[in-house]
Amino acid sequence: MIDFYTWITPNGLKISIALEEFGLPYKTHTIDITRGDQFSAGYLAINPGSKIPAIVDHETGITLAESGAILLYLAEKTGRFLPRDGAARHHTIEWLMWQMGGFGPTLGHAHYFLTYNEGRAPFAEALFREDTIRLYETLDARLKGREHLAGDYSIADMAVWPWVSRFARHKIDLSDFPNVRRWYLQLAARPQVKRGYEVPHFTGPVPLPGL
Ligand SMILES: N[C@@H](CCC(=O)N[C@@H](CS)C(=O)NCC(=O)O)C(=O)O
Repeated sequence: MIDFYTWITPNGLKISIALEEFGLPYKTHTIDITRGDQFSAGYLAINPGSKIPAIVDHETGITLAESGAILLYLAEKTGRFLPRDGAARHHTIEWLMWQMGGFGPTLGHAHYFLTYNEGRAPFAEALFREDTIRLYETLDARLKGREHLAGDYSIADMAVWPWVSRFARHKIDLSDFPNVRRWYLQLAARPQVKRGYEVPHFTGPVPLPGL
């Protein structure tokens, strides 16, 4: 059994979607970061970094934070969604790192400036709007002629998809990025993705872009 500590944000959704995809039994613990649950002594004992997500795997005794590390751990635990060797393994890790190091942090900042604080910092808005578009151009080019980011459906797709699901918050029209749109809709139709999207609680159906 895996104890899973999470909130309704993309970094949490990566792991709920992955747990559903791997079919691993887990118990969800809601860490409401809007009311400061991440700073409670109980949670700090699990993740001193005071961020969600985190897991405790009672089968192995391993406690882990950092969504990228958790995805790699779950893939290696089960032998699924990460090729064992060869180029596809390296490319899966490459795109996982692309999400962790660039796509996620940039979109997080885009949300902060473009949506939650619109009009307060025009320079930052311009910077993150431009960086967001560049990242979408990169993603769209990668998905051109490819069904998934790296070979078969993998933890790289699971890492990137929840961030794209916030397209309205970073003011991206997915019809400008047809390969991303096609890939996004394909994953959105997966029952595991839909179930994972409702953890730790239902916030609305998976957002679907217009035509
Ligand atoms: N690099 C970390 C980032 C985790 C992260 O930023 N979590 C956010 C929610 S998406 C959080 O817990 N924020 C609470 C806070 O900053 O106090 C990961 O990928 O797990």
